[in-house]
Amino acid sequence: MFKCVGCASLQSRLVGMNPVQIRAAMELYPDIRPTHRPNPCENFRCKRGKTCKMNDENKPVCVCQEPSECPTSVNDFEHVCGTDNKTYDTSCQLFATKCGLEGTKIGHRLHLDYTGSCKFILPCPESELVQFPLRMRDWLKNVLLQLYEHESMSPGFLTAKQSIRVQKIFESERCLHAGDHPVEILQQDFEKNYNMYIYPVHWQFAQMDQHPSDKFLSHSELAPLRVPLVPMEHCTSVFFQKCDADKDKLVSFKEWCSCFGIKEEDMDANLLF
Ligand SMILES: [Ca+2]
Ligand SMILES: [Ca+2]
Repeated sequence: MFKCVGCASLQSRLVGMNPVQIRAAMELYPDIRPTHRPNPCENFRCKRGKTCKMNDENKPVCVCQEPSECPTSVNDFEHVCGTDNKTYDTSCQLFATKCGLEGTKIGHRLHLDYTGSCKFILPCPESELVQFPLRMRDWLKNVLLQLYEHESMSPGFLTAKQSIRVQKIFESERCLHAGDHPVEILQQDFEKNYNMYIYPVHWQFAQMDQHPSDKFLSHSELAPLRVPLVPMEHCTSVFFQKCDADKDKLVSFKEWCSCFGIKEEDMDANLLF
C-alpha cells in the first residue's frame, strides 16, 4: 500500500489553513487529496481470461479480456499449446480466446494442453501406459518425502497432520529410495509396501481439488500437474483421459484412486480432510 512519508504531519498542518492554502498544499502533495480513493477493481478477482471493468452503475464486473490486450511473451517458455493444437503466445492469450468463445462447443473444449509451443507428441503405446501410474506413484511419494525433509529447515509446506503421515513413510526402513528404478522394482515395491503409497495418492488429489473442493477434479484443477508433464511424458494425456472412467469430464476421488491401483477399502474420501 502507498505510504506517504510525512503525510501525518502535513495533514496536521492543514488544520488552521484557509481554503486557498489547503488547495495549494494539496496540489503540492496530491497523494493527500481526499479524492484519492482506491480503485474498486484493484482487489476484485476475476477468473483467467477475464478482466475487471467498471459497469454503467460504476460497479466492478468481470468481462472477457481481449487477447490483444495480453502482455506479449518475453521468451519462448511462455508459449502454450491449446487442446486445439494451436500455439498461443501466452496462457493469457489462450484463456482470453477461450472466454471470447464462451457458450460455444469450441470454447468449452478449449483448454491449456501443455506448456511450450505445440509439438508432435509420440502416441502412447499400451505397454507404456501401464507403467505410467507406477512411476507417477513413486514420484508422488518422493515429492512428499522431499517436502517433509524441507519442513525441518523451513516449515510451512505440510500441516502437522500431514507431517505425521509422511513421517511414517520417511522413517520406514523398507522405503524404496528415490532413483531411476526399473518398472519391475517399482511394481514389486508397490505390492510389498502398498501402505506407503496410499497417502501420497490421496494427498496429491487434495492438493488439486481446491476450486471447488468437491472431491472431483476438473480439467483446470488437474492442469497444474498435467500441463508441465505432457511434453515430457507422452502418456500423460491418455492416462488422465482414461482415469475419467465414466467420461463425465471430471476425475472423481474413486476414479483417481483406482487409476493408481489403490484398493476400494482405501478410497475413503473422509481421510482427505
Ligand atoms: Ca474440485
Ligand atoms: Ca469421471
